[in-house]
Amino acid sequence: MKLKTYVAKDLKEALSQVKKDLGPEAVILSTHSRNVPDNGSGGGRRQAVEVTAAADLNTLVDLEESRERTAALRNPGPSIQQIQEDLQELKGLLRGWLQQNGPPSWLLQHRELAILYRVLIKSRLDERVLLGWLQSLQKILAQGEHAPLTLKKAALGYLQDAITVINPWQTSSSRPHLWTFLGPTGVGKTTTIAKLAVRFALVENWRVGLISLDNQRLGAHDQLAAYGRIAGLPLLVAHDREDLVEAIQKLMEQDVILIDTPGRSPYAPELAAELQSWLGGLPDLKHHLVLNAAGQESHLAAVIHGYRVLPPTSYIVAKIDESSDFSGIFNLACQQRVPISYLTTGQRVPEDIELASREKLTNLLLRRTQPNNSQPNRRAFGLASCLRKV
Ligand SMILES: Nc1nc2c(ncn2[C@@H]2O[C@H](COP(=O)(O)OP(=O)(O)OP(=O)(O)O)[C@@H](O)[C@H]2O)c(=O)[nH]1
Ligand SMILES: [Mg+2]
Repeated sequence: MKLKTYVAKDLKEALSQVKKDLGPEAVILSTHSRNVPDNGSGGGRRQAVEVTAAADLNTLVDLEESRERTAALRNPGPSIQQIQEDLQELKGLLRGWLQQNGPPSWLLQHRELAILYRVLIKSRLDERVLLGWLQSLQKILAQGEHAPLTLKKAALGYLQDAITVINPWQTSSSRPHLWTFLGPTGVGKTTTIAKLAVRFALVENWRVGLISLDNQRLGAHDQLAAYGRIAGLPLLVAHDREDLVEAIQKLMEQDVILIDTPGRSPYAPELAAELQSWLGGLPDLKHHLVLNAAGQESHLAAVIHGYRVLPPTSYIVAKIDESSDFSGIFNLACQQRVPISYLTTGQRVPEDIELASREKLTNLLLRRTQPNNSQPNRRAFGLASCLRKV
């Protein structure tokens, strides 16, 4: 219990001081009228009220904590970056705990699933997907006995369903197909266009037109022009939006028009305005955002965020040959619900590109090699080898 005395000009003011200081639960023990020196009037005296009040110590502690919280809120709070770092640390702790403590006991009864679990937990798969996967398995297992193969199929099926794929050729029947290729510098946009253009023209026999918006660097469109010449394809260079509209008009007889764009940093403040001014609101354009398979999840998220003014029809995942950790792409494609169309697998034109499939994407996720691994080939976690052990 804590006792305190307050002097104020009247009872109302005294009670308000008590409430502010000791909280609404405070008990008034006594009130007195007092004659006190009037400091403001040069030696005179004035009437005042003296109130003695008591409060429970626990209440006072609560009150103090609540004041501290309010003060903390008034001061600038932790930065977004700090919150993200804390969240990452928590995720790391949770993942570490799961890794140390192994699969839940009900999963251990099914050896093949326990192996899959160990691969998934190391794959940095998004927690929500992992949790959903475990729940779906629990449901399957609760239904009764299953042959190992059926279980394996169901287990992989959940992962495959978490991600979507698309064949962009089938996204619309109107001609010409108008595809733009967007993404950061050097991610593989121009090479991907060259691969697709040569394949469409020489293998599928489609009429292909090329437009390069890549007018920023000297000779930027030379690379594409060279492939265009080899395959006998028209290439037009557009310096601004007006040029682009004109170029599209000129190529209207084609089956597909592939539009190359200059690489831009996702962190550039002017990016959204620039994309909008080049391509925003142009009808029938299907945007394909090219993402580097080897990119960190946080960087890939920044790219997706930076390019969000032009909602993508698909992600093209480039350079999968240079990546051993596919979790960033997998997690983001699941979260964003944007389908993956193509995977690029090397520098060769036109060989190194393929349509994405759910099986391939799940395989890429599960093949992740161990970090700090001095003998990557021996210890590589191929899905096939993992399942062979079952
Ligand atoms: N390993 C590997 N390299 C690739 C792949 N695709 C493209 N590259 C290489 O990546 C480099 C950059 O490719 P570009 O196609 O010029 O990239 P870009 O996105 O057009 O680059 P900017 O126009 O500068 O933004 C080149 O050396 C390509 O050969 C791939 O799938 N795997
Ligand atoms: Mg380029």
